[in-house]
Amino acid sequence: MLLEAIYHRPKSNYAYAYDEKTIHIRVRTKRDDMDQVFLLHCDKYNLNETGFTKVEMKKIASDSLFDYYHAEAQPEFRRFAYLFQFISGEETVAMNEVGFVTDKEFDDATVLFATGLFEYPFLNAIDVNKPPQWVKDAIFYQIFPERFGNGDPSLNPEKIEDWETAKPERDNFFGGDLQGVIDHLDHLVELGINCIYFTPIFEATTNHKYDTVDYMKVDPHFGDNELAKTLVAKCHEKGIKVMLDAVFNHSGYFFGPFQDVVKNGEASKYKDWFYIREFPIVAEPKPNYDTFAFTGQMPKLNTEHPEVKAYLLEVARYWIADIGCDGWRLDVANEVDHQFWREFRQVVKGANPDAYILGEIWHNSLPWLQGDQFDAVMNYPVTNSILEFFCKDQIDAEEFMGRLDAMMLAYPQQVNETAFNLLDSHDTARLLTICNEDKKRMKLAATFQLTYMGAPCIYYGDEFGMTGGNDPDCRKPMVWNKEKQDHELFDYYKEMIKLRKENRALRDGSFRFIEAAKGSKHIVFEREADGNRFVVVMNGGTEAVEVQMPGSFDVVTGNGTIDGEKVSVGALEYVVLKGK
Ligand code: ARE
Repeated sequence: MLLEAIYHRPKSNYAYAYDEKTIHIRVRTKRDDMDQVFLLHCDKYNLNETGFTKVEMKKIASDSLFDYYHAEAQPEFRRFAYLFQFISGEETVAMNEVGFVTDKEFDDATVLFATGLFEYPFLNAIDVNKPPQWVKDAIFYQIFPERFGNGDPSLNPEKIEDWETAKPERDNFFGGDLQGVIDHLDHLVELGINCIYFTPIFEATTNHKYDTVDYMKVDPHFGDNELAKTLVAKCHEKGIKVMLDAVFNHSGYFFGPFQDVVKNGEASKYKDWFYIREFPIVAEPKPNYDTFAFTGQMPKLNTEHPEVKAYLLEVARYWIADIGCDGWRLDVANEVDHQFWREFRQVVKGANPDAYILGEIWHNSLPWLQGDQFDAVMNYPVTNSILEFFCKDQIDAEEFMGRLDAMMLAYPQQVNETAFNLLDSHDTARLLTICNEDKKRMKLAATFQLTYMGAPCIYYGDEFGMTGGNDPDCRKPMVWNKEKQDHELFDYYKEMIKLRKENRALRDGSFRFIEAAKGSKHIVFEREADGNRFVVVMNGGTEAVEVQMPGSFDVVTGNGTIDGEKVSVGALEYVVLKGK
């Protein structure tokens, strides 16, 4: 038994409240080291009377180095003290908060460990991270409004490019607007979408609108606030929710308060709204104030300042309470102070307890996901693993499993269930382009996304086979010309989305890898809920594979041949199977 590999930390992703009654406990051990792992728990104030309840922990995940075990409990008094017991062959070891005790005569744990137990001190309902439940059923669709549809040419910017033939550049415009989205809502309904994520729609000077001029106003090239309200109402009528982009880390250079500082320098009453290093303000060649990255057009906001905070929190409230939006995606979320996000959460959940708060963070984000800040984050670590395995053929099945399982263990389970799983976005190359335009690889990635836990997000136009390299090439105008749309791909997305929506197991069921071997390019995983069991076999390799099924199954979709309890899947094919 390798004691050095064993890890547990109280009040973390290893010990957290899943809901108002249930505590989840996880522990890590060296891979393939243990025969059994037990959680022993007891009420911390009543140890001598009741003794320990002993629960066998289930191995729920593995990576190349470690196994991860899980157990859950609903203690009557919403608290407990606990320790672990590990069994490997003849060896039995226990671990409490103080350390390890090796003792074959382990029965008298009470005496041995009464003083050094781990504790879950108390499950206070208000502290539980409770992401909105609708996100478990959500199929998101990301729209870059300048490029989705031009529904009102009277709002066009002065110079616009030809929708079908011009190339997107950093600074050119095509005339997309909110009416263009309203006009095409039936397309989203047909696809099965039930939530739109809009990149910024507020007044700004660029085509991407991340340089806000006025947070309380829809960009005049997109429409006005009334139209935004109509759009939200029309979406709601069709069962579609709406999430907006909150760019609160920085404003635009032409934001009123920043312009006041540009004009009045040190005398400006807004000078502390930003981080000005010296006066007068200079944007070129290098800004003498803090910015997003090194972008002079995006001065960093001082979100610790009470007036800035009050202003932005009113913005957060207004678009939820008065316009009816259902959530916020938070731009550059990890560069804004935690205290701001805590207050932001209070305001947003106060306006709509069901609003979804999604942080844009590309890395492990546990500090924001403990119940006081975000519901979830854009799941880029999962994105990257999916792309590297299915699209770029850079990692093997074991590594893919290890990375996904490690991410699953990195967060409380309710966060995984409502994660935002994207494969591409306005900040990356498009999925089909990442796949070298190999549609089979694209479908593998999308099939995994659409059968994995967490809410999938489709970047506009991927469903019609749009291509594009990195920003700005990934921001081409939506292909509405029927002759240029890939209808076969659209039908694929439609079918997979329908399958996910019709089967809770594929959205919100348990998840487990059955096969993901070192050096191999295929995976097999299982999802289960309400007695419905699905197994998905995905072959990212260039040769056919034959897989032994854990029972008797029928093909639901994809290409696979069943022979008894064996299923064969061709190169770059997948098959979704349902237990008989
Ligand atoms: C423009 C050009 C770029 C150029 C950049 C240079 O288009 O080609 O490189 O200027 O300054 C918005 C626009 C962009 C624009 C940018 C600056 O959409 O087109 O870029 O403003 O004017 C990090 C941040 C993350 C951020 C990405 C882009 O952590 O928050 O970088 N994403 C958001 C939005 C963007 C938006 C902004 C922020 C600014 O989604 O669209 O850009 O409001 C690693 C790192 C991540 C890093 C990621 C991507 O994985 O770990 O931290 O994200 O790569 O670079």
